[in-house]
Amino acid sequence: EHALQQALAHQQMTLHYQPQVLSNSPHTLHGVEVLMRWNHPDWGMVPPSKFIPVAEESGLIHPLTLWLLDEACRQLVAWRKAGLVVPCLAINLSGRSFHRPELTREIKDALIRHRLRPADLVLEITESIMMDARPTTRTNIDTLHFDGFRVSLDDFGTGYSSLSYLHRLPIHELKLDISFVRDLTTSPSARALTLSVLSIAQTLGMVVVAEGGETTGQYEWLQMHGCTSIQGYLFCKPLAADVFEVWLRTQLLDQAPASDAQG
Ligand code: G
Ligand code: G
Ligand code: MN
Repeated sequence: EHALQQALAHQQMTLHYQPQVLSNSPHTLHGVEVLMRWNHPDWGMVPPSKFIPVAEESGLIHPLTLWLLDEACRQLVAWRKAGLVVPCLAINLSGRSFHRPELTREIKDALIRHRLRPADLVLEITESIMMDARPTTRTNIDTLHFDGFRVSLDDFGTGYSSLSYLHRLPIHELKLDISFVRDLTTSPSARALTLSVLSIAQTLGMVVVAEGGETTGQYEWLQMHGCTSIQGYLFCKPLAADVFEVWLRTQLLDQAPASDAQG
């Protein structure tokens, strides 16, 4: 906990970016998820599975998230200034942040500092945030929606959420959990559950992003069955900003290649 506090103060935190591509046009971006990394001087890269729980328990997750938001906004503006087309960034929000009455204000302040708009972000929440009955949490979700932010439900299908929340709350997007995607080509029940999720989303007018697509078999199945977008190693791993920028320039249709700006 102390080391994490030091990390925030001494610029040891860094961000990785992973593209989400349209399944019908995999050289076009749907968005980019921002993932936090901790590069400790002695321990090396500390995985998020280790430090996110510590950050949650200690209350450091919110200051870390505000730092991430500022840095990610700065990066988005820099990429756009360089002519790169990045439609939006997906930011992971913690339940702890939703207990703060100031949450919406803090997110909007970050946007204002970088002259960005709510449409430039997608806010990823977990099923437990969606199910949280605290008035502050509910008000935050509603206010964010009212202010034009899109809300995405992360790891969908793994929590204990009640489907009734899906139509009571302003959810824009479902992120189909990696556990379904992993078993798509081998498990009839994974396929059946995925079809149900795609059908619910279509009926409710939501977008689906499949997480953890690693094989062409998974990709083709998801595309054929109407999954909007895919995020996974098949297209790109989470990458540091400079490496990700190279990926953007070489993989995407609408980016001008570095040497030939006619694009
Ligand atoms: O690549 P990956 O190992 O980054 O992420 C592991 C887990 O850590 C994911 O479930 C992801 O939601 C979580 N995580 C990564 N970055 C953040 C972040 O900035 N905020 C929160 N709350 N969780 C994050
Ligand atoms: O917040 P969320 O749980 O959605 O974070 C995405 C997580 O999924 C990160 O830990 C990221 O590194 C991981 N991930 C992204 N694509 C793949 C993939 O194709 N395979 C696997 N195993 N993990 C992935
Ligand atoms: Mn996520």
